Amino acid sequence: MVFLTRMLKNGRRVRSSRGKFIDSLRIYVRGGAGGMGFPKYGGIGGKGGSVIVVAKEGVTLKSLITRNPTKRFIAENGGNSHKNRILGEPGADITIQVPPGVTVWNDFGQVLGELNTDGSSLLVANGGAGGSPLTQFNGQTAQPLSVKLDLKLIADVGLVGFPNAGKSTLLRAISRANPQVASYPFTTVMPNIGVLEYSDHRQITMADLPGLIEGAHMNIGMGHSFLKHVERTKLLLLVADIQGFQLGPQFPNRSCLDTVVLLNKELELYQDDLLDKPAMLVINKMDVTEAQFKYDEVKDKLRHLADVVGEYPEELRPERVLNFTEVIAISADKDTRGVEKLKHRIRDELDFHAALQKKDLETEVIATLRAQMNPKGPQML
Ligand SMILES: Nc1nc2c(ncn2[C@@H]2O[C@H](COP(=O)(O)OP(=O)(O)OP(=O)(O)O)[C@@H](O)[C@H]2O)c(=O)[nH]1
Ligand SMILES: [Mg+2]
Repeated sequence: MVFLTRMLKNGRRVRSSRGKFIDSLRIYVRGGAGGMGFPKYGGIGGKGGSVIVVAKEGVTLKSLITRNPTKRFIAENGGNSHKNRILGEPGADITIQVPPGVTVWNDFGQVLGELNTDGSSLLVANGGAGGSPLTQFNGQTAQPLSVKLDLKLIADVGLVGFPNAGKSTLLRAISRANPQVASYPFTTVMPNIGVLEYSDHRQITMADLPGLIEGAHMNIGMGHSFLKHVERTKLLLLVADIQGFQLGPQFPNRSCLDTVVLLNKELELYQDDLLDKPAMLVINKMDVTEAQFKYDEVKDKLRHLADVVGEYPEELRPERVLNFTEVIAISADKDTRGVEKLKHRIRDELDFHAALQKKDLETEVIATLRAQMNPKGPQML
């Protein structure tokens, strides 16, 4: 009985921790009304307070609604003008703290602004003007407004892979993050961010995402809407299980190479220009039996993906292939040296790309430079 209760409790805890992440939220905002003027003395009412959205590290959209379950944010009204205070007191502003990475949209699908850095702010609803001779001393009311807060995580590296490939295991091994790991697909249902720390205190952030499968663009599995979180990453880190993947007996068995091609296809279907991002490929679970044999068989193909995709049927075939700068075979679970090596490669790759970007080169020029650096295709480790 105790065991059962514990299991139920645990189950509940897992569910509640899964519900922690919210990446989109609609809220209602209204500036305060302006205070009344005072006709007898020509007094002017105070301006209504405004509603301001401010980005703050450490805040989440979930904590925002926990603190404000009504999701209504109404600023204070301006004070009326009266004989002891001819100029009415302005109403206090109200600030809404959101995590950096939030874009604010109005109901017409227009972007009101982006809050990408800690401390950046955006006025979303202005308070009404105080009553004055121009308005017959009536304070102006402010219109209520509904706005959408859409969060796209800001991480340097985004982990992309089929379910069960070992993305969360890798994040655990490479950072201090502690994401859930389990031997069934779709363990990760919400993105997690881990921080890679280097001996010189440099920090690189890595986002672990839910597994992506073929047909995700048609909402199969977890769908692919969470790919919005890789839009802002600087580097895509694809993770593929050397054993491939099979969702269940009624689903096709996909080899490691298939999964890479299919991930490429899903990324393309989500947003074609994700393929222009620098990308590295991790082949994981190299500790399992026959892994080396399988890897030897497939590594040339992974190197020349463009030549291989032609063999795939049209519905699975990407039009353009990812340009992997490196293909690294590791065991995220067991090979600490391999993971450490990967950690340094990630840093080198980010630095290389940042240096190129400083030169303000076009994406195609960067790709050409890359190709010249690696005429034989990606380096294999
Ligand atoms: N043998 C072996 N098993 C691994 C390795 N890496 C991960 N695993 C196992 O593979 C299973 C899936 O690992 P996860 O890290 O949860 O995989 P994931 O890619 O995050 O999966 P989703 O969250 O479902 O997308 C777990 O049972 C891990 O222990 C590895 O290098 N070798
Ligand atoms: Mg996971």
